[in-house]
Amino acid sequence: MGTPKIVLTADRTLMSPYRGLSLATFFGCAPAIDPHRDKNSFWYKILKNQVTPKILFDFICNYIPHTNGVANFAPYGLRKLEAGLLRDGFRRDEVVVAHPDHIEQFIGPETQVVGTYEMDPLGMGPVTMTFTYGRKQISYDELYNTELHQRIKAAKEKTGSKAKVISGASGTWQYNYDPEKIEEFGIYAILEGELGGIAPEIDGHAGRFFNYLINGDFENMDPFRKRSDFKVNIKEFERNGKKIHGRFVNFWDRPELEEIPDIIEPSMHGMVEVMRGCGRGCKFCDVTLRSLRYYPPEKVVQEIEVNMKKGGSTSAWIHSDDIFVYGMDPRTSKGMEPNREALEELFTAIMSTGVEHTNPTHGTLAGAIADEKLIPNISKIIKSGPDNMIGVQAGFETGSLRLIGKYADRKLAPYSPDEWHWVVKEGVKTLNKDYWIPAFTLIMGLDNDETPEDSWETIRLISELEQEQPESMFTATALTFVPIGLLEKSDFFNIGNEMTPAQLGVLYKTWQHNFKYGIQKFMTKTGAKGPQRYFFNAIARSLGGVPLSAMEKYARKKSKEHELVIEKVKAQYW
Ligand code: B12
Ligand code: SF4
Repeated sequence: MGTPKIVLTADRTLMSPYRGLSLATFFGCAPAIDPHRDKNSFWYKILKNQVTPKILFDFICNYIPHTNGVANFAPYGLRKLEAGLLRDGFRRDEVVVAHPDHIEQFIGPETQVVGTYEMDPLGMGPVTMTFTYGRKQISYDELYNTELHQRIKAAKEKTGSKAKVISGASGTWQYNYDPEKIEEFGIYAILEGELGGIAPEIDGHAGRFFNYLINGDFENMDPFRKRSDFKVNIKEFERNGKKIHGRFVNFWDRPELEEIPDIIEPSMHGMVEVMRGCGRGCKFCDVTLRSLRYYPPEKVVQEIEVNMKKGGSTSAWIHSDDIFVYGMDPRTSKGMEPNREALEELFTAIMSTGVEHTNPTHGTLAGAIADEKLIPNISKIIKSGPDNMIGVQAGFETGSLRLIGKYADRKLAPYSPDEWHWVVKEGVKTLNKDYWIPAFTLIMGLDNDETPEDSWETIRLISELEQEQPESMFTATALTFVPIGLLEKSDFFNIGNEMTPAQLGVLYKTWQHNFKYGIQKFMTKTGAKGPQRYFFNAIARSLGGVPLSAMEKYARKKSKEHELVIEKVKAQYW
């Protein structure tokens, strides 16, 4: 039997259950290699260039299982693509979703396309840029994406395969910043959106896109094509006096629900979509560029059943960019009032599948408190409780009323920017009361427009939460600003060189919160049950102090002002 026509895959960091520890899913953003480490240093003697020890990373980032090299689980977007190809006429034996550690098995002379799902291929996402000091170190995301491409390239060379390698999904914009990788990896084309970084939705045209690829239509396609078609853009970059070319295929579409196929094989983490887009319009976010559509509960149930029957899932991650927008008609809900009935119906349908646990991936604080019956009612349906905590990611972004009003005013609707501190405090109280734990993300250096006073407002707000609500449960992760969404023309915030003393204070305060406060108060109660939970907490307890000491050391080296900020955070805001 020959090799399949189309091979789809993703690197190890996106093909791991992370031993069931939901916060560990971001571990790929951790630094792997420090190419500049001083050879005489203590750490070089112990770890050479490794930053997060590889043995630890590989243990936590365990591979998903496979069946004869075929991945048993895959990122949801890749599952959508697979389903689209099968709907559009490709046969099952022509399309495979390969396990990254068995990729060679599927690449041969008959292979026409190898498609890779890439969320952070060069380690330039916000979390990664924070942990690698703005890519001064190499992250595991980049390391394993590089390894995957090298293996694909070697397999092609070995078998004489002429397969075209195509990179897809939300992280492909990163190749614009490091185009040398396009040649190094041997990438034939990169699928890119026309509006900001977020990937184009290919659901309605999966077959057409792959047929164009196979037939060589992207070799010299009319750049003035009709609006609804794909556009080929051969970009020229100059690096170190050398010209580099990359084939970018631009596309934008808003498929109707009927054009979005249901997944037919299990997704990672039992994740299924319930909506596309968000509608709140934060300027620093590109998800909001996808227009709003809601899946009817039956479609959601259909996909959860695939995960349960074929993947043995007992829980469902409900992907929503803001769950509290589900079912809302933005034309009539000017204040973004949640549609409680629609949400109750949705979660009742989800629980009717028999899953033991479900949690929405993202939700806004304003949405959570806009209707006082909302969280209590959903919680009853999904049976949240001390043994069934509901983790949800929420944007805290900043404590600065000026910045939140300027960049994310609709995130607060129906409230106004001057009520932001109240919204945050009330939001935490409301969620915690029903055993929901928000995992907050903050943006450092937002649009390079953050003043020291803005940063202090953030530090004060976190500290007030700790003081006023001493039993509150939340995590806070400060991320550096990355120019995506409506701010894609802005510059990256360079944490390595541009961090002000007050911004260091924000970083310090968030780590202090997570590792000194969070672990003691609630982290042992969340995540997967069983011994791994205790193992992970033990690691977090022992390693948690490392970044705090590193920041203190950094402050001592940097300036007296930096040092004073840390002292002030410790003395006044802890
Ligand atoms: C689930 C998720 C995760 C999970 C992934 C779990 C998994 N293994 O699948 C976890 C928590 C691990 C994660 C981590 C990260 N994530 Co994430 N994640 C998402 C989220 C919420 C949903 C992704 C999804 O399934 N979307 C729905 C599907 C249908 O859309 P899609 O993936 O784009 O797929 C479509 C197309 O892209 C296309 N397609 C998909 N694959 C392929 C392949 C080929 C070859 C082709 C041609 C087309 C194609 O077809 C699909 C159907 O149209 C998105 C937000 C969002 N709304 O997308 C953020 C998002 C993708 N993540 C993001 C980022 C930055 C990260 C991190 C770097 C952390 C961070 N915030 O800094 C890490 C990187 C992880 C890594 N190892 O690379 C950003 C990307 C922003 C950008 N433009 O770069 C997003 C958009 C969130 C945001 N607004 O910040 N993430
Ligand atoms: S609420 Fe979240 S998903 Fe929606 S636009 Fe703002 S940042 Fe993006």
